[in-house]
Amino acid sequence: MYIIINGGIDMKLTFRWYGKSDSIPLDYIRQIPNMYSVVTACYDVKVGEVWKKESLEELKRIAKKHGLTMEVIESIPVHEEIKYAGPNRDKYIENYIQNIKLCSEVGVKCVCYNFMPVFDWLRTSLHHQNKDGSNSLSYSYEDFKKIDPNNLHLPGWDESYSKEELKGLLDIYKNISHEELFSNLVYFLKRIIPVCEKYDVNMAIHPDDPPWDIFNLPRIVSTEEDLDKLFKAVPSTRNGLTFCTGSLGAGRKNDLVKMGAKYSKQGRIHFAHLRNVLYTDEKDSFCEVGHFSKDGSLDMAKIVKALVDNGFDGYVRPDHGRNIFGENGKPGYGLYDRALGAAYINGLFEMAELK
Ligand code: CS2
Ligand code: MN
Repeated sequence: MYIIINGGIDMKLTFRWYGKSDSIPLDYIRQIPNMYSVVTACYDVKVGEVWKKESLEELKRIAKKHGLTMEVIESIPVHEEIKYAGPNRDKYIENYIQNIKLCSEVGVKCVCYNFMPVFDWLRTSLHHQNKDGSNSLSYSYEDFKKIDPNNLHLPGWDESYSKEELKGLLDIYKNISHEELFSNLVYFLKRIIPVCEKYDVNMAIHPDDPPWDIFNLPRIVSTEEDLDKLFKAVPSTRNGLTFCTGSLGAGRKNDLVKMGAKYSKQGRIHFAHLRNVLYTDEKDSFCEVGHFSKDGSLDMAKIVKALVDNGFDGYVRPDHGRNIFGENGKPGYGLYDRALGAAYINGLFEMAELK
């Protein structure tokens, strides 16, 4: 039997685990130094429906058997009708509230979600060949222009649509402005945050990835200005952020050291996704690289220091990794590079937390 302890560092290290269908054994995840909790979700019901308590309990039981807690959910996906204020949005918000309660009942403390219309993260290549023989996800400004949104699906998204559904959705969003999308997010939060307060759950919105509009779809969680506006509209700190450095960091105007410091100080960062990206041209193109600062365009050491110096002690996970050591893992979610990332993150935090 394992005794679950957090290994002497204040931050809590976590690892995304796609449940029973994940090809990475939980024993391997547990062998990563300082590993504390899985980050998972129920994948057995459609987006928008109420989860089954037994499924959550089972996930928790399996994690526990392997010496891991289950304190973070990524994600409870937000139904599109909530985002575009469709006729059934109140029903879907009610379902969402049920899911928050269920999560709380099994000990979940933090729920990650996003509010990107139609598509989640977007890349133009899932197997970009790097010089060292590894491969990773990348985004090319030129290749992006060739993509037809009507034929798009990437692995790892919560939602997949038929061609007709996709067309219908893209049409609906032609009439939704940034302001409307924002007020729909506020409408949603004003209903769920009181529940989070009562049930001791933090909501952590994941930034847009990449942090700009795609295919003319509005995106509203991309910049410091966006976040300030969001926190002002719903002041409870239960309304918080997943500080995803790779997503925010793809936006070259985002100053992550400043933002990390500011939102930690405000107690808004409940979850941090730490990964590095390398800018590869003068436009928006970037490539996902190893976590190490010098491998990319983000200063991971300074970012972690800014978080810690401003009181951050929440959940952290290595985000997307490359495929290395000959692994052919799910794009972004192989074992080895995320494990290396986790070890590096431990080092940065151990040092930054030194008193
Ligand atoms: C992303 C997203 O951070 C990530 O790994 O690939 O899929 C993220 O999980 C969602 O946007 C959170 O809702
Ligand atoms: Mn992320």
